[in-house]
Amino acid sequence: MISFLSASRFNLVRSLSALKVFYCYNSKLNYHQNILQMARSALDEVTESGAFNRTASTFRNFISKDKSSQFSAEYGRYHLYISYACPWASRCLSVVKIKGLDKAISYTVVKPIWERTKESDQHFGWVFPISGTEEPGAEPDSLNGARSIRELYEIASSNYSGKYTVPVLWDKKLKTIVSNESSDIIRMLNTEFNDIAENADLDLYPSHMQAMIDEVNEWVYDMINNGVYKCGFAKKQGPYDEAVAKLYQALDKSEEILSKQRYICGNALTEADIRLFVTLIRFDEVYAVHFKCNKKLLREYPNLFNYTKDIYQIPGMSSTVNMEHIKKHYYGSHPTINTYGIIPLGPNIDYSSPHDREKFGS
Ligand SMILES: N[C@@H](CCC(=O)N[C@@H](CS)C(=O)NCC(=O)O)C(=O)O
Repeated sequence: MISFLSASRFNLVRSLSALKVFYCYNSKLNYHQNILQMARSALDEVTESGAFNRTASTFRNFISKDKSSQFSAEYGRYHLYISYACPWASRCLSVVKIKGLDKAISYTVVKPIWERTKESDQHFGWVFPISGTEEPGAEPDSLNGARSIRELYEIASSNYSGKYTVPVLWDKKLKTIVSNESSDIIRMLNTEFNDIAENADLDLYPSHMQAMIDEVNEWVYDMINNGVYKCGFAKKQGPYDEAVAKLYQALDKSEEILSKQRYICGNALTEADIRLFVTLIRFDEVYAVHFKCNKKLLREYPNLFNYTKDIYQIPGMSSTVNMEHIKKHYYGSHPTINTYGIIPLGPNIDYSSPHDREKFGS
């Protein structure tokens, strides 16, 4: 017990996580009690068949350009809480940047490695640094003075029982969460802030492409964005085999599409590209190793690889990619997958190097 208490923070994370796994293996009843008593995280979202099953977001309000609406689009009213590590949060930050909304919508970045969020229970999640120098790239929460993302959910709702996820789109005026669903947030950012966006003409979801974008989003989400998580969090061989087969089927399909056109839905950049990009940019550095997506690397797909560089080089996009945070988070926050938290050295790909995508025009 003494050595347990004196263990380093990472050892503590590992010990608690192992305890959790022990509960899961030993009793279905204990498992469910455990879930009820403790705040949840993605690591708990594995069904009895061993497959990862992501739960839906709960705050689903919409900001509107209509001035009379509850959440009206106003300069300076909203704040995004994000992690650079998280692909879902990064797609929101990407849209903030490329629409030119970073003066109108402020944002705060959490620390990359999950820590204990309360002394009274065993939940691990996103926390803010104490000072601006503790973790380069992350900042304390100067808006609400919260220590964790969990505290923000508790301010917004006294009976919330879901996961404490990023992104969180926060309303400074009503002091509550507008939305914690990135696919909704990017739509609001695209259409509702055009009176104040510096790049209002960029439409990432134009009406004439919506059917195509929706169709692409569906398989990209299921087989690629969430697909890598299904590979990584599977606890049995069968669900892993199924997820990894679908992942590579979808990557092969994307490669084929991108051999004929610049972007995934045609020759115009859309939200579907931003949604695909956030997974591709993490692929070789993290998912290939940590989530066992190693059948083929991104850099072995010429079109996908050049496409990823192309999107990365859109003004504003590179500032949304902090590979140090990305690697620290994945390799350091899932002790059941990477027990010792060792961060692999490579491959350190330079996505700012030349690509060949101009051949398609824009
Ligand atoms: N549906 C959400 C998913 C967000 C999500 O899963 N975020 C992860 C980080 S990548 C998270 O915050 N997880 C916290 C946890 O599992 O406890 C969205 O797209 O906005």
